[in-house]
Amino acid sequence: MNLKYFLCYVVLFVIWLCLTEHSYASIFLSPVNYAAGDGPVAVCCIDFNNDNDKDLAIISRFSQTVSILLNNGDGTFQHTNIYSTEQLPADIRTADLDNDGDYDLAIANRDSPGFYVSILINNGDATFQEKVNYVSGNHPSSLDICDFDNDEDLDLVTANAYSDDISLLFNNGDGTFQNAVNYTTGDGPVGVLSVDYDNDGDLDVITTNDVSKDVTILENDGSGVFQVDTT
Ligand SMILES: [Ca+2]
Ligand SMILES: [Ca+2]
Ligand SMILES: [Ca+2]
Ligand SMILES: [Ca+2]
Repeated sequence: MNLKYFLCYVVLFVIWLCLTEHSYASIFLSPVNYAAGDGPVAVCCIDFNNDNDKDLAIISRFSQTVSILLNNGDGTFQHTNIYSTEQLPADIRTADLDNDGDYDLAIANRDSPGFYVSILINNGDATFQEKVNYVSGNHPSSLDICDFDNDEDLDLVTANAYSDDISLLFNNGDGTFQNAVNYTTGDGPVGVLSVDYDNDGDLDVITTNDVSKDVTILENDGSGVFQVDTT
């Protein structure tokens, strides 16, 4: 190999190396870990304290806690408060449940003796009031938040793995909820999704059923009353 070809190979190798390192650097930054209780299973990300950056709420099943991590404004986070949940929190969602302009928390506690959904109302500064519990079906494993009865407040739905049903909890308009209304699904519903699958302007519900290996589609009649179609 003469010197000219050798130099060409060297130049090409250096260019490839630079491009590769640049590409990796642009995709992967160094990961940063934050403590989040024992057994963190789910997280939601929204601006809890209205300072225009997104914060985190993390549920942890063994410590039975929800941890709030506030964004410092630069993508780093600081721990603020930790709140207790019921036994084995499994899913968390956030929305403005009491219509006061800040984001509140709804948590499905899978192994709680009373089969609870916990609501934590935001004080507006990412501190939360003591949880209020509502009874759902047996082993609520996931939940979703939508306005199912079109009255301009946000309602809850849980998928209850052991009672083979969903629970609908309608909002009174102030972040408190009525007793659950349950609808049968397939066997072992563990996932729930609210979506207007039939395009008629109201939100329907779909569950994924772990044991019967199928999905259940529940069609909303527009008033929050559902009809079941297991497929
Ligand atoms: Ca924030
Ligand atoms: Ca609120
Ligand atoms: Ca509603
Ligand atoms: Ca619909």
